[in-house]
Amino acid sequence: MGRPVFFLVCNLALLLASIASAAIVEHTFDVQNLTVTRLCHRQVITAVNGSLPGPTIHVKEGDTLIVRVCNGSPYNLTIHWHGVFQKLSCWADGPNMITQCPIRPGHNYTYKFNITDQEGTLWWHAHVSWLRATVYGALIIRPKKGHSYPFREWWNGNVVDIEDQAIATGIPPRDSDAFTINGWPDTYKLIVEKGKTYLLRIINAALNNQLFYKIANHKLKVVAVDAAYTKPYVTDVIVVAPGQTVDALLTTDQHVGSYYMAAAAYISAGIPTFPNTTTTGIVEYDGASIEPPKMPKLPAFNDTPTAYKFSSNLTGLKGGPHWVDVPRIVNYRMFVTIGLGLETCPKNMVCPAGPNNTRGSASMNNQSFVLPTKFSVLQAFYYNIGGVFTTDFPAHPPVKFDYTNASINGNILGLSLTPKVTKVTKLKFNSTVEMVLQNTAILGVENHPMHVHGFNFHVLAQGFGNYNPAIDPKKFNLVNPQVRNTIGVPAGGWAVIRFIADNPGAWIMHCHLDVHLGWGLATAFVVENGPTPETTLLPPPADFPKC
Ligand SMILES: *[C@@H]1O[C@H](CO)[C@@H](O)[C@H](O)[C@H]1NC(C)=O
Ligand SMILES: *[C@@H]1O[C@H](CO)[C@@H](O)[C@H](O)[C@H]1NC(C)=O
Ligand SMILES: *[C@@H]1O[C@H](CO)[C@@H](O)[C@H](O)[C@H]1NC(C)=O
Ligand SMILES: *[C@@H]1O[C@H](CO)[C@@H](O)[C@H](O)[C@H]1NC(C)=O
Ligand SMILES: *[C@@H]1O[C@H](CO)[C@@H](O)[C@H](O)[C@H]1NC(C)=O
Ligand SMILES: *[C@@H]1O[C@H](CO)[C@@H](O)[C@H](O)[C@H]1NC(C)=O
Ligand SMILES: *[C@@H]1O[C@H](CO)[C@@H](O)[C@H](O)[C@H]1NC(C)=O
Ligand SMILES: *[C@@H]1O[C@H](CO)[C@@H](O)[C@H](O)[C@H]1NC(C)=O
Ligand SMILES: *[C@@H]1O[C@H](CO)[C@@H](O)[C@H](O)[C@H]1NC(C)=O
Ligand SMILES: *[C@@H]1O[C@H](CO)[C@@H](O)[C@H](O)[C@H]1NC(C)=O
Ligand SMILES: *[C@@H]1O[C@H](CO)[C@@H](O)[C@H](O)[C@H]1NC(C)=O
Ligand SMILES: [Cu+2]
Repeated sequence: MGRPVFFLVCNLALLLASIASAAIVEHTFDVQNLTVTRLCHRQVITAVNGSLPGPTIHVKEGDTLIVRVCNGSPYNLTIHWHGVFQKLSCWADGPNMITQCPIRPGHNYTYKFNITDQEGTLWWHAHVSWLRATVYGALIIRPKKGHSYPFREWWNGNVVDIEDQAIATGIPPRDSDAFTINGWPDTYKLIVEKGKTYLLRIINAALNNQLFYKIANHKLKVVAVDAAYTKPYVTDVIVVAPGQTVDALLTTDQHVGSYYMAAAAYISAGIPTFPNTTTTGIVEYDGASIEPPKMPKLPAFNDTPTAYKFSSNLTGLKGGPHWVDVPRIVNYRMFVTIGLGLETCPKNMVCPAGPNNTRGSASMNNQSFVLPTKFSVLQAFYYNIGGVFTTDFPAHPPVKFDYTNASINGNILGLSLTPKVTKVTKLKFNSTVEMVLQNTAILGVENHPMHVHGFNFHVLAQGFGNYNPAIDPKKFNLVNPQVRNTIGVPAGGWAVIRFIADNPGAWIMHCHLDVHLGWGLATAFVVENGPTPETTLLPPPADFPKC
């Protein structure tokens, strides 16, 4: 007997009400099998509306977005929307068993939320199993009608927004080893006119690899990351971790010709094999004669200093639209180790790869996160159902050790065995959380892109080695730090983030490398309601999926 086959028709009328400034933007996602041929292989993947990447969603600041997701695939599905849209509507956030039970095959669920984020580039993707590999797309927020890009007004650029062409780089087909630009290895071409400024929207949709991105002969001016403005930052290389986005201006001030844009992996862990291909697209000046495009020289795959320079040099656009000052009074301080470890092999399995019948695991403060099975964390929190999670996620490492010293590798089974638990942190509404994220060297150091749902955070400081509470707070940027939703914590180093828990609900925080998320590099916050209706989580929608 084969798998059950589901036929699903989801023909809700597409409603694009562009009334006044705030509109209701309504879309349908038909998630189905798609047979594709990439790199000479035919394979069946799961895709939204038959395209890879899936449809680009365009909204304006203040709009309401309604997306009906019809699951015609044979897999359980949920969709997550990067950004802080789900304000008071955590039910639309998406992560499997944190927010919701999955949309089962043949079922549908309508995600609905108000766009409370600023103009910028975000994206959406499946947040369950490995489906994110092919179920993702760009989510572009444009300024309100009548408003323009602030960099148009302030920096006097004549910016051409590249409609519909967010440059998503990823590895769509499973077991393919090529990165892609806009879903297709090697075929993306951007035709430009000399003397203009183009807004490039760069999304790293790869599952497990950070990327270096360059355009031959051109510098780029970064104006936003994760849909938060930055002070304009001029660079010849962009570094983007899975989950992150970068908005950058490209000024076509070079000789009329053809130039490659190229992306290749940044590998921070000392691993022997990794996808080492370079993917390219072409920037072609209008009127260029036929000539081979010029190729940029990408950094070496392990060039941590270049990655760190880019990631730590960015600052926020203090005083710009949507700027929020750094909260000065901290209510809850956390020091959280992040890294890889081992777990004892589950019963009925053999784990030949790990020492003494163990297998890969990953943890935060030595707690390796396990998803609940009966109710989501949010349902359990909202309905006060016991036995789903506990609120004793430790605010400090249970064992203190020389976190980033490679010699702790010797103590392999002493430190590395991580308990598998569902521990979360309960926060009072509007409390300010500061978290030091400290990478560990237990199974080797690595840059982990840590993504927080529900909140943007300020990145106060970053560094290498062990965080020193006596010295490092002096390095905090409390004036104009970068604002993000995903921070690549330096390999063998640390980063300090701060945010205000002003969004009630249950929010996962996790490494955006899929393999680490699957191993348990995650935790969650449950944030209580505030005192007023305007600060209280809305009730669940009627079609909220059941387990
Ligand atoms: C979708 O693809 C899966 C995996 O290849 C296959 O088992 C299933 O039968 C396909 N379903 C449909 C409706 O074609
Ligand atoms: C969505 O699912 C509901 C049941 O959950 C069903 O009544 C409805 O027909 C479905 N809609 C579509 C368009 O498939
Ligand atoms: C997806 O496809 C459905 C039906 O095939 C269509 O109604 C809908 O508009 C498409 N959605 C997007 C976002 O393009
Ligand atoms: C969106 O905004 C409208 C109007 O301000 C409000 O009535 C509604 O509750 C909001 N919805 C969500 C999901 O936040
Ligand atoms: C890329 O990796 C493959 C397999 O690990 C290896 O055979 C090849 O030499 C590598 N290529 C480069 C340019 O490093
Ligand atoms: C930028 O990064 C370099 C290298 O890490 C560092 O020396 C420099 O101080 C940084 N500049 C700013 C403004 O952060
Ligand atoms: C594995 O188990 C054996 C026997 O219990 C023990 O002698 C050995 O030290 C263990 N290996 C490690 C890496 O701890
Ligand atoms: C790492 O640990 C070893 C053994 O405890 C110690 O000798 C060494 O000094 C440590 N390295 C650093 C940089 O602290
Ligand atoms: C993690 O917890 C396990 C079980 O309590 C313990 O054996 C191990 O040493 C701990 N490791 C760290 C890094 O705290
Ligand atoms: C949140 O706290 C700030 C002070 O830290 C206060 O100004 C603000 O009114 C509070 N907001 C709510 C909704 O309670
Ligand atoms: C899909 O989700 C349902 C409901 O939560 C669950 O019972 C089932 O085990 C899931 N299936 C898979 C393949 O994970
Ligand atoms: Cu990770």
